Amino acid sequence: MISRIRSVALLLLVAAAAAIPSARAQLYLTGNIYGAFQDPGLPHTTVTNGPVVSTFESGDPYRPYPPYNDTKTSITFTGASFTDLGSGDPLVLQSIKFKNGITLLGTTATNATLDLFVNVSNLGISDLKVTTLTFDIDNTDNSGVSDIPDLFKIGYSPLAEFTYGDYLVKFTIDFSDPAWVTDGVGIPEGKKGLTGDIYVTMSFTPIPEPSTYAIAGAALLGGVVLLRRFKKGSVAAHTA
Ligand SMILES: [Ca+2]
Ligand SMILES: [Ca+2]
Repeated sequence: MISRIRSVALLLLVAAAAAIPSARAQLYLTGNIYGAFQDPGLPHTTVTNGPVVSTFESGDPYRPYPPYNDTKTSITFTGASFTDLGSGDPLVLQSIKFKNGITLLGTTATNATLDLFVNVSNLGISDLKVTTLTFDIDNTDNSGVSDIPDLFKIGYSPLAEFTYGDYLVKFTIDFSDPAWVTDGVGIPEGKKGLTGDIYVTMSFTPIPEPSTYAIAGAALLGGVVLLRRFKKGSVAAHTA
């Protein structure tokens, strides 16, 4: 009888220990990330959003004499897919590409906004907004001087988080050249500029499920109570 109680007690303690690690099974993410520019509804401004490549173009090209300039200011974002991404593994996005168009003063947007979305196909998550990227463009006046570079600067809104099963999934974003988000980068008139790599990272934090810990707690308590009874019983057996 005593050994049976001891067995049940130990079984309950093992159950308590086993209940906790089961909440921390591995999680890997597969899917894709894409961007969609918001259309500001401005003249001389065109937004083209594709499943992978999205482009924002703005400005009326300055065309004083042949060969005519036809450059517009543009921003091109290219999405990416990912497979079996683990917690903390960076998803590397290609550069965001900029073009500083030589445009008539006052015809070019001073900012652009791009919503960044993720599909996590293996979790059944679609079109989850990760953050909103903002692009500030200063369009400095070139009058009297042929080239005064325009300054392009990137900002982003607080990044999303979501819960999936036992996990809290949080996003972070980093730039290989942080100048794009700190001071901005000047691009000469008529030239292109690249941000360098952009890293989007998803980190998974296990969440203790109340039910899991209730089971663990109940089993632990049961085990301790039975062990105490067993000890009392064994002492009584010696003094009888
Ligand atoms: Ca310009
Ligand atoms: Ca300029």
